[in-house]
Order: sequence, then structure tokens, then C-alpha cells
Amino acid sequence: MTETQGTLTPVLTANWADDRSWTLSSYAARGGYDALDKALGMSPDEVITMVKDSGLRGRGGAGFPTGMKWSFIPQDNPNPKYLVVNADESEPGTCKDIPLMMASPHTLVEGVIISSYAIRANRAFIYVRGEVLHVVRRLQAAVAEAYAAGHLGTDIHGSGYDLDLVIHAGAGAYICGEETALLDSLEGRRGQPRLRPPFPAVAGLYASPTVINNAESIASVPSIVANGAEWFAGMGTEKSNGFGIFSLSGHVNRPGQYEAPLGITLRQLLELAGGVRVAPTGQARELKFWTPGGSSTPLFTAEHLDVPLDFESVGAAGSMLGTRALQIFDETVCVVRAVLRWTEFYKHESCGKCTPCREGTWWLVQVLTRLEKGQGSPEDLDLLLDQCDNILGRSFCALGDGATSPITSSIKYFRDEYLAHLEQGGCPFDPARSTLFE
Ligand code: L3W
Ligand code: SF4
Repeated sequence: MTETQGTLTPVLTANWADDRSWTLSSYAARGGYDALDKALGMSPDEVITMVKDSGLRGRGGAGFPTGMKWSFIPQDNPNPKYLVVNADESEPGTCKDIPLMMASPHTLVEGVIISSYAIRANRAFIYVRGEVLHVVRRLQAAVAEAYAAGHLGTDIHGSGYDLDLVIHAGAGAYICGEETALLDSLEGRRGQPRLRPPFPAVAGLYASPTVINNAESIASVPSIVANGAEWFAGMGTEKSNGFGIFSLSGHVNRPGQYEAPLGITLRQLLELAGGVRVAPTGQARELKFWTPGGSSTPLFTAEHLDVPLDFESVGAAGSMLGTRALQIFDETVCVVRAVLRWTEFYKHESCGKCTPCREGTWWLVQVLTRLEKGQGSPEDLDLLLDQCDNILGRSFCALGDGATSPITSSIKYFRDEYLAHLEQGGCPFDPARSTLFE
């Protein structure tokens, strides 16, 4: 635990409130693209070592060490090397990459140039989810500005290094956030996960060595180059270094993006965000359950308020840090209904490639629907757990595994609430039955 724990550490978010923060002139006024100059004065391997030493780990959910991933790129492979940014943000509750790209697209563009230089790539792509056309346009405008200023193109800053950057809009499928499905989509095919290994670092885009990183990971790189590896490693916890953007949504007084060191707790974040939202009547509400990293991570409850939000501690407490999408639900929310809603999402987004997920998510929705209506039986809970057991670890990619997380964790913590639906022949949170809304 460091001195900064419990307070905000605005780095990526530092310029978001600046006048026209998305423009090159605004970004440059704060020293934007100075880190690029510094990186170009180093060798590519020195940049990789710096990122390795910083301890930066992937901000897309899995937390894989970024510098190590870069070092996997085989430099003796004669094929071109590619950098691909995964900006297909769609994990339920996650809203960090899109605000980052809207407020400060040049942070990401500068990160792309430095990262591409480090892995010796001359072509990079930012894959943005298709629905957010405003983000696509903002990135395109930033890229045009960067070309005009000589930050992109040939002989960048007179260094002899060349890079072209393409903004690619996806067609709006959650599965395209899975790195290999993203690559298929980028190549013009239907986005479905590929078998790994080979990992993209060895055979990725067009079967060439490819680094794929989340947008926030790449956007963190300029600050590391500017301030040094020790500065970054000095924040956060021993194994989860640095800061991250935590997205707070749901029943919280001031929802939004809170940039803080890894290891901060939800209790501390809630203090910064004004606490759990009060009822329209002014009555205080209690925290009931929350997701530490989006709906693909097992639910937490009020007993987890003091779990440090770092990769290790969240894992030890039975969940995953994931994308740090903290969705807050108060005592008025029916957990069965929330879980059903998420499961419908997974059923809809299942790409259909493998049977456990394609068929399993459909069956999960059937069983959850009848339970939510109070029409199932107590045995349905064991049936749900059995179905989850047949999906988890047997699916082709993490989407199937993720679909089981809300179900198994909600049965673990709220079994009685499932049973109450059966006893009452319907949802106990239905305003017609509940006194919570009086
Ligand atoms: C080379 C090896 N590379 C691993 C690379 C791999 C990838 C990274 C992490 O899932 C999680 C998932 C979601 N040689 C390598 C290697 N790599 N071994 O390291 O890989 P992995 O398999 O641990 O995870 P993943 O497939 O990247 C990501 C969870 O995130 N999630 C969802 C996130 C959604 C978004 C979004 O919407 N933007 O981020 C939330 O928790 O369930 O567990 O690059 O190639 N030997
Ligand atoms: Fe597709 Fe689901 Fe199988 Fe992943 S787990 S490959 S999303 S069907």
C-alpha cells in the first residue's frame, strides 16, 4: 500500500476538463508528444525494458504484463509487425476507454506511436466498437492532426521511424473484444475466436507477429516514458503497479470515472463518489451487491467493501479485477432479475462457435426466466449450477466462462432470494409485494 492509496491520482484523466481537451493544441500545451521525443531517443528495446520495469499490466481484464507481451514479438520473423489497440469496449458496466478516447484521443495516439516504435511496427490499428461513431470521428480527427504535425507518417520527428495508424470501426459485437475474434474481424471476416496458441504475439493479424493491448494500457505508456518506470511502479500494490480508471455506475451519488492507484477499495471509492445513492424520499439505501470488473466477474457484496482492488486481492476474495467496472446495486434491486438480464446479454452475444456456450447460455436464460417469475422449483438452482459447471472451462473462449460468473456467485450469496421467488410465486422486489418502495 502506498501513500496515494485512497486518493485520486489523475494522470490519464488529468486533462479531461481542459478547454477542447481533445485537440492537439490543448494536448501539446501540457507537454503532449514530449514523451514521444524521449522514446525516439531511446532504442526500442530500452522502451520495452522501461515498460517491463514499470510493472504495467493489461488494463483490458486479464492483467497480463504489457512489457513481457511486447518482448514476445519475434524480431527474426520476416513478416511485418503490427500493433492493434483493443478499443472495442463492451463489457457491461465498463466505461473508461470511450471517455478516455473522447476527452483525450492524443494520449492514446501518442501511446500507439511509442508502443509501435518499441515493437518495431510500421502499421498500427485502433479497433473501435462500431456503435460509437462519435468516438471513431474523434479519433480520426486526432490522427489527422497527428499526421499534419509530423507525429505520424514517415520520418517521425526526424528519427527515421515511420508509422501509419488506421482507425477501424467494428460492427458492434461483444465477442470482437476477444483479441483473436477482433483480429478476424479486422481481416474482414466474421469475428470468432481463434485457437490459442499460437498467441497473436507470434501469429496475429495476417498471421504476422502482433501486439494487441487494451486502449487504457497503451494510453498509460506516454506517462511511463515521461516519468520513468519507478514513478509508475511506486503506485499501487506490490504486484499490481500503477493506477487505473475505475468506472462507477448504478446506485452511486456521483457515477463516473475515478482514476486511482490499484489497491484502492470500494469503500474509499464510494467516499470519493458521494456514497450509495439515497432514495427519492431522502431515505438512505444500503449496498447490496456489486461487480468488481464488469458482469463477467463474480459478484461481490457489502462484505467485500474493504477488498483492495488489485489483481491479487480481488482474486483471493473469489472474483477478478477485470475492467474495474464497478456496478453498484442497492437493496431495492432483485439480484435474480439482474442476473437474468446479464445472462440474456451473454446469450445474445454468444458467437455460436462452441456448443457449451451457444446452447448453454440459451438454457441458462430459460431456467433463470422461470425462476424469476416464481414458476420454477428449488431443484432449478442445482440445475443452473450444473449447467454452469458444463460451460465453465469447457467453452472455447472467456465469454462462456464469464456468463457463469453472475449466476454461480449470486446463488452463493443470495440463494434465499432465489427461493423467495418460488415461495412468493413471483419477484419479492415487485413494488406490489415489497415495502421497500413505500
Ligand atoms: C503470448 C503467451 N501471449 C497470454 C496474452 C494473450 C492476451 C493476454 C491475456 O481475456 C479477460 C477475460 C474476460 N504468449 C501468452 C500470451 N498471452 N499468454 O496475454 O490473455 P488471457 O488469455 O489471460 O486473457 P484474455 O483472453 O485477454 C480477458 C475479462 O478479461 N473481462 C472482459 C473484458 C472486456 C473488455 C472490454 O469490453 N473492453 O476488456 C472482464 O473481466 O472475461 O477473462 O493478449 O494473447 N504464452
Ligand atoms: Fe463463441 Fe461462446 Fe464459444 Fe466463445 S465461448 S467461442 S463466444 S460460443
